[in-house]
Amino acid sequence: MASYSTPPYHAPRVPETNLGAFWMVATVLLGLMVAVVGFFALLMWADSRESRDAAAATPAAAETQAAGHNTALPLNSFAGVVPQNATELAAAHKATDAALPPVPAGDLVKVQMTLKDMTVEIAPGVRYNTWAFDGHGAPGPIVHVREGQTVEMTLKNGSAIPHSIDFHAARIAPDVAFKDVKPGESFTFRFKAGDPGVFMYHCGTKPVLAHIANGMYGAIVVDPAKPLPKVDNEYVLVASEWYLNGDGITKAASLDMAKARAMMPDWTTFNGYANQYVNHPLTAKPGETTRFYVVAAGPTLDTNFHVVGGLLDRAWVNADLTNPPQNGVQTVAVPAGGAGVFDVKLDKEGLYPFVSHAFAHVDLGQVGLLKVGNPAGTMSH
Ligand SMILES: [Cu+2]
Repeated sequence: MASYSTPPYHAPRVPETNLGAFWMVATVLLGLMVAVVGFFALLMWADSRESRDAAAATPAAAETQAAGHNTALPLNSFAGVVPQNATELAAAHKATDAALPPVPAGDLVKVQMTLKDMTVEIAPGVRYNTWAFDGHGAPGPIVHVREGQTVEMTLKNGSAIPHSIDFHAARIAPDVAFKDVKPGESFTFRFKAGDPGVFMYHCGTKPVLAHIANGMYGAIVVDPAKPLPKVDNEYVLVASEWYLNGDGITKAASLDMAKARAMMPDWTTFNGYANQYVNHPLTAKPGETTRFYVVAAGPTLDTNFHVVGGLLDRAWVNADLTNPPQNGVQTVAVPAGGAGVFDVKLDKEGLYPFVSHAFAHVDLGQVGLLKVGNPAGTMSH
């Protein structure tokens, strides 16, 4: 049987006569050590403070620092920051037309978009420097075709840097069709809209996070060859989030890439502008069925579509229009880069909010109203 000896450790042997002198020397040495360590700690602290101050001294240096330490916290939030006259500005804002445009006739649908850098409002009095599709700000124009039609897409780059367009509706080699188009150049490609549904399109140029966050996204609706049940109203909602490097009030904001990476939006919107359909509701008459085509553009966050006071009577989850819809559903998750189609029949007059039921989104502006009839206290426009 193996035996284990005690560990070879012994306290230092000190002759008893020298014990007092030993402790005196040890105490002095220990004191010296503490002083030296303290001194170096002080030097290191001063040094780090100096370099931080120098880095923050110029915007460019601050940016470099941010790029180097882009996950550093805290990040500044501008959520909900609006000027004092926000109520009047919101009332005066012209809401993005959410109505689904008609399908063009013929087998070939020609779509032309000219990319343009432009400053747009994303909330009352809050301006943002977008990279926009077709002078629309964000989202880009709604494309509406029928299954079997061919889309001929011409992208003209009137912007300052290369961009591209990636259609989720297309089965195509992306290195060919979705390639970067240089500033001043134009590129045309075709694809057959062979799959019915609602699809996102977006700029696919790297870093894609930045290009989508700057507003480069939109929706294409492909009607099935065998039409969906007829409805009374059809609206397209593109959900997205905005990440601001300033409040956008005195000076237009640009992208804060660190916040985009951290998924910390300042605003979330339907069709690019916070709460716009609260002030300018979408409309329906009592007893009518309204169809919502919802795309979650992200760049990163999902949308959990829900109509307060109603149910999604028909829900084509993931915008799969080749199968029957689900019925009487309360909330459907629309993933970033995905879509859904939802029919809602509302019999009673009233104001019905449509929201992302992930309620931080509502707080940040991703909410609107469907005004059914002319409920008391609302204007008739
Ligand atoms: Cu782009």
